Amino acid sequence: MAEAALKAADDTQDLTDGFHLIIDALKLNDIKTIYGVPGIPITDFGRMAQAEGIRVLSFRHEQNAGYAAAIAGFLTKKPGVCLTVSAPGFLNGLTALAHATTNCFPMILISGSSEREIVDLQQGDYEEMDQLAIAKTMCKAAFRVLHAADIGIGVARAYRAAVSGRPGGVYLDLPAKLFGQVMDAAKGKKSLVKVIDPAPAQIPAPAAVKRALDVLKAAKKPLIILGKGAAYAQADEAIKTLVEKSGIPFLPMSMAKGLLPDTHPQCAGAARSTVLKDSDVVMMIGARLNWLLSHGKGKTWGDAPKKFVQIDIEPREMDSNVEIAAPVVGDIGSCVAALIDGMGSSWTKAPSDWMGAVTAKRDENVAKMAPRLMNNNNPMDYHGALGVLRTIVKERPDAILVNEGANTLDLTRGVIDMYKPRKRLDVGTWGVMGIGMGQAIAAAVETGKPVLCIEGDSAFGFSGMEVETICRYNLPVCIVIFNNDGIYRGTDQNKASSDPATTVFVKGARYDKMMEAFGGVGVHATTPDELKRAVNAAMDSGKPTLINAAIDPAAGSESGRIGNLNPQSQLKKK
Ligand code: ADP
Ligand code: TPW
Ligand code: MG
Repeated sequence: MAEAALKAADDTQDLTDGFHLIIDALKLNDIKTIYGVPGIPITDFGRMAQAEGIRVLSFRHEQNAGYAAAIAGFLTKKPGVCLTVSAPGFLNGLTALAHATTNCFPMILISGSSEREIVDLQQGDYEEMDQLAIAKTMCKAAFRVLHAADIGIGVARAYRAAVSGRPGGVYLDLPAKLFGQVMDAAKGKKSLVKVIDPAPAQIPAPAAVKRALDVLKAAKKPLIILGKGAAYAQADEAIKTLVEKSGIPFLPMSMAKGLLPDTHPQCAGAARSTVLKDSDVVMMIGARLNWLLSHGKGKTWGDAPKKFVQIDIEPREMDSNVEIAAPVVGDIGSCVAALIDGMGSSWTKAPSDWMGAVTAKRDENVAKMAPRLMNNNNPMDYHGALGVLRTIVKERPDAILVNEGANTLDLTRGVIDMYKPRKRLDVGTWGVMGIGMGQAIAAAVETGKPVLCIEGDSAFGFSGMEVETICRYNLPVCIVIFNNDGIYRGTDQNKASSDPATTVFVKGARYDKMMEAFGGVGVHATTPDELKRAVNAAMDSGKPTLINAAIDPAAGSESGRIGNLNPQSQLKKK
């Protein structure tokens, strides 16, 4: 049919097709990068997009391309785009789409799909699958485009759905036939849509702002919790002003670290349990009262009665776990600006004895930790290794830190201070292993800054093949693997058979050799000193580097800091 249309076309009539319309629609909306894996039916699309000036990064597995797109969305406030083939490629990308949705990151998963007529009659097409139906349950919105003339609208809907309101993942289904569909070029051009004001400001109601200020004013021990929604909002200056003007201690959630420096005098990061327990009013800014905050109740929060103020763009987030005394619904930039405005020039800062108590606790905890970070133990432990990495991050505050693992995650988060917004990327709301290499690649591509990954050996394994991608694009990524021979610890024993225990890996594995296989730099480090030298060299040279940091297999604890979430069998052990 496409050929017939081409033949029938008058020589003077300019034509376009699905391939070009999709590319033009993405470019019109300022999409500069696509993360994906090629194959039928999107191989030529990738080539053409590259030829038309879009940066198309080919990965070794769609899940990693998807994690790259998801974090690109977080870093840029624009949807990150992941491109996959049908059925298996689509499913590989779907985990990342669900992850993006759960974390409120804007992302569009574009997958090619098989012929509708055959799929719907279940006649066994090449990679047959009803992708749209499956995707719907795992993302914010899902669309399919059947006609070339609808591509402009389809892309616009996907874009707007991803970034407006609470951001999230969107699925866009593009059947193979669509790519070749031909139409008049002028009509095609007219059909494209540039999304105007994709994430409109959402101004909070004045009454809600006043209610929040009244609650804050009455507080004796107030606390501000900053979440990754606050980092995403890019309202950095306004948030700093609010925090400093209020004099309230703040606690950053993992990916909000650095929004204000962890060394800020009001930072309560190192006094976490104290501020959660003792505070009387808690203002959440772009953070949810989910499992990461013990649902706002129980032991973590102590007996002191609490009142919550919550700033969030999603009205349904309010009262999701506990009563919110003062919900402020709107975008964080507008809400924080309204609060600052409402505080006026005569606002009284939070009681200084409260800030003083928080500071004392913080200083005590920091002092307790200090000697552990300077240890030179052999074999190296987490603290010894993190002690040197902490200094390196301090000296290079523009570098982006990617972090995953269990002990490797919890200890890095606690030890390494962050100094600038959106510099710490990690496992997010699900605590998912495997985000590392995708995040590292997208961080390097989107920001042009050097990237330091601190990876558990298990965590790294989920996306390790992408070291080839890092070498192929010659990205300034330095991967440090905390290699303790396993998941949590490398010391587990299976007494029932000659099989190894379920949580251990090959002892003394040399992950550095993987990097060398693709032309990158590999280093085996056994002391904090060796580690320091290797990381500094990598950060200076910008060369893809993997450092295998040998960590004492006995150093970690089961499930890191969340061992309490493991269910326990009530049956007596035999
Ligand atoms: P954390 O894990 O850091 O605690 P969460 O992912 O749980 O953070 O929470 C982020 C919250 O931020 C979500 O409830 C989301 O709706 C909200 N959010 C995201 N972007 C904005 C924005 N621009 N304005 C207001 N709220 C936002
Ligand atoms: C997609 C479960 C949580 S943490 C972890 C696993 C497998 C690995 C911990 O070992 P690692 O770190 O990385 O070596 P360390 O320092 O403690 O030894 N599958 C997915 N996500 C999760 N969270 C898991 C499994 C898990
Ligand atoms: Mg490990």
